[in-house]
Amino acid sequence: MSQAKSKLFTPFRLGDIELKNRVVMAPLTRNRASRGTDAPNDLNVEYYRQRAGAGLIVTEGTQISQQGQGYVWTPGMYSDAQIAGWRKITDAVHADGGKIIAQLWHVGRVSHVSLQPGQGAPVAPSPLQAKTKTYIESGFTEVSAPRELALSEIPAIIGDFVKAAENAKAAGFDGVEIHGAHGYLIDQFLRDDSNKRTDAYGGSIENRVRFALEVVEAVAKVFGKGRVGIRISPVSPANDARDSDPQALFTHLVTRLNDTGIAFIHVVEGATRDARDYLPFDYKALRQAFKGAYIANNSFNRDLAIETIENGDADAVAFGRLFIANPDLVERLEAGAPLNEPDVATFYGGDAKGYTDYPFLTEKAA
Ligand code: 8OZ
Repeated sequence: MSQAKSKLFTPFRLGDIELKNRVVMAPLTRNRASRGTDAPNDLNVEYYRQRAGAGLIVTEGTQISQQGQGYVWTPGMYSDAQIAGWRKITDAVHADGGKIIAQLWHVGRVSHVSLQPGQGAPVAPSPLQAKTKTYIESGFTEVSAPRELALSEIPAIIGDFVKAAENAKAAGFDGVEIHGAHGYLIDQFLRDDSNKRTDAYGGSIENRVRFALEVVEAVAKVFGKGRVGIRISPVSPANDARDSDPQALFTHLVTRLNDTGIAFIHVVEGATRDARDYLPFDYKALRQAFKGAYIANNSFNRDLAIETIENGDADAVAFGRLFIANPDLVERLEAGAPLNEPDVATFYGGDAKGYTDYPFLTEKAA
């Protein structure tokens, strides 16, 4: 019996970006940038090139400034060496027919003094330390106590997002995703547990979404709204992110995002790397409230992805761990072929082992 190709493997226009299929490689922190410069290197080029079969690659979180860095050996988007390194990656992915967008990242309070300019305190909407860990050269450690951002400092951070977007454009990216998830700076502003400000950026939901919207609007001016999206994780407890009413908060956020006309929201459904039904949340309502495209993520397998796209509950599905272990994930999913198992021990830091040495289904001729 012949079977029609699942819609998951059909092209999709994400804003102004043409995707050859609806399988997205999720942003994945791997801590393998060059030591000292945090610039992408040739090993990173090979890793992304291997995964160019994805309809869209979202890069690992890429700090927009040194202040925006929270873990050791994550790549940046603020120096000439970093731009040059990224250029090699976008060229390689494009040469193999892929599309790639950069994830722009500021960690806010999820950082450690050893990673900060002048060994200063990390910055946050409010001076509240997150109950979470980061890792530095010596290993896992508690994040440092943050200091509260002065109102006068906020425009400079938005400026760093703009500069990073300009750099991403110069490096040949097809667009950018703003990291608004997982308890990092933008998420810290969004949530009432981490944002206790009494100025225009805190208090009401209207005020708490202000920083996110200003970043989105500024970045959209650089890339064009059709090449910009934002990642959010409404109920994920990652990095101590908590809010008293996520449904109201994120419904309001996406309604306001409609005014910006950006291309997509990328939604981590449930607890990151964990239960999809961690807390009740109406993702269908969120999808309906947003006029652009909806990329769904978190613990999807082949059947759930196919069903989700067929039902119209998402326009594309992002896979993280499966893309770590399967460079040719799209080919494997389409063929219903077996998948390699990811090796957790080599996720963060290290070399080619557990990075570029996962086997392809069909070994490519050299
Ligand atoms: C795992 C380890 C370090 C950072 C995220 C950027 O959760 C991350 C991250 C994930 O979004």
